Amino acid sequence: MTTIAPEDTGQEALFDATIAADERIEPRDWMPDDYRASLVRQIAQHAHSEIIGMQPEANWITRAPSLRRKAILMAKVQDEAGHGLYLYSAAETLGTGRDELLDKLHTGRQKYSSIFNYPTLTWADVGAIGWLVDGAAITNQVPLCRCSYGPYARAMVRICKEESFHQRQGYELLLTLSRGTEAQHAMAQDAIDRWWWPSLMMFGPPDDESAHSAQSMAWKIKRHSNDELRQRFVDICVPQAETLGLTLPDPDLRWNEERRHWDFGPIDWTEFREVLKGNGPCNDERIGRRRRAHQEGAWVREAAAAHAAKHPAHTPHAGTDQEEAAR
Ligand code: BYC
Repeated sequence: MTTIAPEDTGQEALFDATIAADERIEPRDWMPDDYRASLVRQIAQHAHSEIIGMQPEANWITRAPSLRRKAILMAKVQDEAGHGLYLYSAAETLGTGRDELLDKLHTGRQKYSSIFNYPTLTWADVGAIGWLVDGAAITNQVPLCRCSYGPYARAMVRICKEESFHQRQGYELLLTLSRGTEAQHAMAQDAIDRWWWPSLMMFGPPDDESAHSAQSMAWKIKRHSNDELRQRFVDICVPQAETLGLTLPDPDLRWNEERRHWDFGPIDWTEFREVLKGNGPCNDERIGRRRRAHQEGAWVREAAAAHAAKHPAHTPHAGTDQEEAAR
């Protein structure tokens, strides 16, 4: 992408003024190369997380305990595919195509959220993912609705509405199990025991080790630091766990009257770093399945391209994705 030297045009001052005024940067506006690159990095990681995130839950679609639960789970997994599409479209408005981003995912050059490298061992994991993983996602993503980059912010508004349904279905599922038989209650508790700490890791490394936070906050891509959002999430979960009748697996959880927040125990950052390096319990399985799905879908992409070549009048004109995401 060619960038006109900002000093020739006063564009940089305009960019800075737009950020300072809390207004939106739009696709055709001048922006610093690093701002563009950081957005592509974050949006791509987010989009990849959505489509890889379909796998752990899809594992349970065929074994959902009732038609109602199956229909809910199918809708949720479909929503996640949709979220991936909104986000890849938002990245396209920055000049980076979906093929390039998927290639980077498949070759390990871009990340997806650490959380999706853990297995879904029981039906209660579907509830734990909804309550904790989607709950963490909402806590992180609601402030992104005010991100300085317009297409990303607007995609997040729609995503957050859907995430809120995802979170509630998980909560309701866990509540049902928790109030069910002793074995169902134990299954719900076991799921919370396994998903709690990885959910806290979703917010990223502690602030003093977060490479991008300071710059992203200065650009108003991020509105809060990783630790601020993690604390907000813990504060929300503690009373919810009580209502659920389930225990969070942290002996150090204590209300701190002075801070007016819940104190919590140390996070195992070694585990986080290992998962990011590819050594989590399911890294190979997740990326292997994603690569296979992409290869097996090659004929669909070829057929769509062939159809588009035969019927140019029906082909969406260039820039449609940009305009869609910019709306
Ligand atoms: N996992 O400087 P930092 C979902 C990376 S989808 C893996 O703090 P930043 C859902 C980080 O990328 C959930 N990597 O980074 C879907 C960076 O590496 P690079 C995904 C992580 O960007 C389906 C390095 O560590 N949500 O909710 O300022 C079903 C240093 O970190 C993680 C989003 O993506 C992690 N947990 O802050 C259900 C939201 N944490 O890029 C649910 C948008 C950090 O230099 N993203 N890293 O190679 C964000 O808000 C921010 O990117 C983060 C990290 C808070 C995640």
